[in-house]
Amino acid sequence: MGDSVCYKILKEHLVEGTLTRGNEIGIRIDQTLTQDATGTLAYLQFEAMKIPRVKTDLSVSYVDHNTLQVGFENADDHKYLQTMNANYGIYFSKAGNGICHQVHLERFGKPGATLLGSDSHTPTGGGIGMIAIGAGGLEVAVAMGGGPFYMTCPSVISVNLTGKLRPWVSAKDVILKVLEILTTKGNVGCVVEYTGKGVKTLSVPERATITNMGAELGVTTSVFPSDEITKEFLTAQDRADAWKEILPDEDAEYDKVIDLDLTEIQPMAACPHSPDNVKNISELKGMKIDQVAIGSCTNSSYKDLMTAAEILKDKKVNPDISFIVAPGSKQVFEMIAENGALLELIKSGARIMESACGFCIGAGQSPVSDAVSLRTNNRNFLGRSGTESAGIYLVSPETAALSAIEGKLVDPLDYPESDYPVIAIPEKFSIDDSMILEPLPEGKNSEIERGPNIGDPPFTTPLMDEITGIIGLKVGDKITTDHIMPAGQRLKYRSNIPKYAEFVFENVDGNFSKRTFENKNNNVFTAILGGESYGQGSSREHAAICPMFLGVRLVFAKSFERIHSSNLINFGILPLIFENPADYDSLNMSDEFIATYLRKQVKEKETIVVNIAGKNYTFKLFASRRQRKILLEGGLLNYTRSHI
Ligand code: MIC
Ligand code: SF4
Repeated sequence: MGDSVCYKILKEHLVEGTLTRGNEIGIRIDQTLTQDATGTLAYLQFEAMKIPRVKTDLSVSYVDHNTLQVGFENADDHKYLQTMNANYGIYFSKAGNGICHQVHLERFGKPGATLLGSDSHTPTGGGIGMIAIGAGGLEVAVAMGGGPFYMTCPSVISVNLTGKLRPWVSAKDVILKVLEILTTKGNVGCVVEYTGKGVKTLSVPERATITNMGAELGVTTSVFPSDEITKEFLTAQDRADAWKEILPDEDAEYDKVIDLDLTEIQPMAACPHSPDNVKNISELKGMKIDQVAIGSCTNSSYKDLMTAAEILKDKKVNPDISFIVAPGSKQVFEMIAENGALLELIKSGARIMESACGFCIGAGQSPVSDAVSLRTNNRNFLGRSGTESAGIYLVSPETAALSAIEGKLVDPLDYPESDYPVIAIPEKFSIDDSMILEPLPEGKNSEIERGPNIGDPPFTTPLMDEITGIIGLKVGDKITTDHIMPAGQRLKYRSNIPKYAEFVFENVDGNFSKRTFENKNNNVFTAILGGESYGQGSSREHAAICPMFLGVRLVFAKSFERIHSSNLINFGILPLIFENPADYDSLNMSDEFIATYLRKQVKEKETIVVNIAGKNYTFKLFASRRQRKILLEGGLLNYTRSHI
């Protein structure tokens, strides 16, 4: 049997283990990326490893999440990143240069290379044939130090594309369809690979929309082949030398094949409050809307914004709507400014935002109470927009722009095909990397600036042999890291763990943080009780670090998502899966637990027994052999230090 694109790249990067599905493997990482909201901790932890300079081919640090700089905190973070990066061989993309995934695709991504990013949407790079994976900041720090990245050798799901998208139907609708089929649960340990004749009908930005939002499936990553279309894109970015062809073998082996006829895809929307709660627009049309936002790393490319601008040309946005547009990068921004499309958007009534994450992460533009907001981003978790009572619908730029004019959700298929603006990929993108600062040459150093917002890297201790405590919270299925560690207004505390920890589970149980921390000070530790797919969504390791700081030591759940479970282990928290899922029902908040001989159990036993409310319960520890050692040492930082 031949190889898929995924296995071709993995084979070239394998440094530990064998490529047997389900095994843990270690791969060499060529490139890393971080963003400001996860970057400060990643770099503080990198400094703590005492490695003088990154060992990757390329490491880039982006400032895109929190660019508002309300108060000194963000600005301090950015200054620390800039000065730290200069000293350690890391490129620094300044605030305003754009969203990490969009800029990385444009300026640095390389077919066939591996990319590890401290952001769950790093798989955007799969759009040009990279194996691009999201992970916690500490794992990215280890990769920057030259350490392998460990992952489950994946099962590969082939999405076999045939046909061609009809006018008004777009890449966003394709990934929404895939989410409808595969859902956000149960795909841990898989990679989605796009194959078939339909692939060549999709441009790189369209492919990148699909791999970007593939993150919502909970898969390790998604990947497209690198073909002539990829070459054209890279050539237009003046990077033709980065191209190489990577196609699957004719007889490539896939674990599952999903056939998708692009011609059949309908305009779709992900309804509140999950990206897989997908409906056809035809079922929803007519719904009154309050806000429309176009942008984010999913849909803010030149093509996306040009499409919106063409639709809005000589039209006005409905007076009841707040209409927001955020270009994905300085490149996109410059190009739409140069060709007049920006003027069309402004004239239509758009509020133009900086090239940054902004509304997507609730950093501004929170909708009005009870709003219906149409957005082109990738996540619509409850409260993420900053407005608890709002319902967020995730749609394509086409649906968003047309609906903004009408003030209600419309079906693009009701418009004449001949009106559809066909936007070609430019032969040459506008290139100006002046907002990307090069690091200092090797051997040269300058001062690293640490303002008062820059704390110390988090400190953990080796696993205790006996832990007593209580179940501090019982939650349901699909708890996201946005539930655990809210972003939005709280983002500015990302570099200050004691402060940020005050907001753990803020929107689920406002008293959780205070009571958990008080308990810890009385030696009463905390376990969280969760349902299916605990820890969906973002890669933010704060969703592990801050609970750890408060005294959380165990999480009991029916299942875990990949990035979050690794983050838990990396900060010394045990992810424990019920052997008998029905046990979840018999346990409650405030039940007392005692875990004994824990070190011996973690070292030697397949399953872990914990006594809860006077009865023994059995769990599977969701950790590899290597991760068990990490747990015993109290986390990845301790483990890495002792293994350097
Ligand atoms: C997100 O989309 O949730 C984020 C913000 O980009 C996160 C990272 C973070 O929380 O800092 C992600 O996707 O990993
Ligand atoms: Fe930024 Fe939103 Fe993309 Fe996350 S999903 S990287 S917050 S634009």
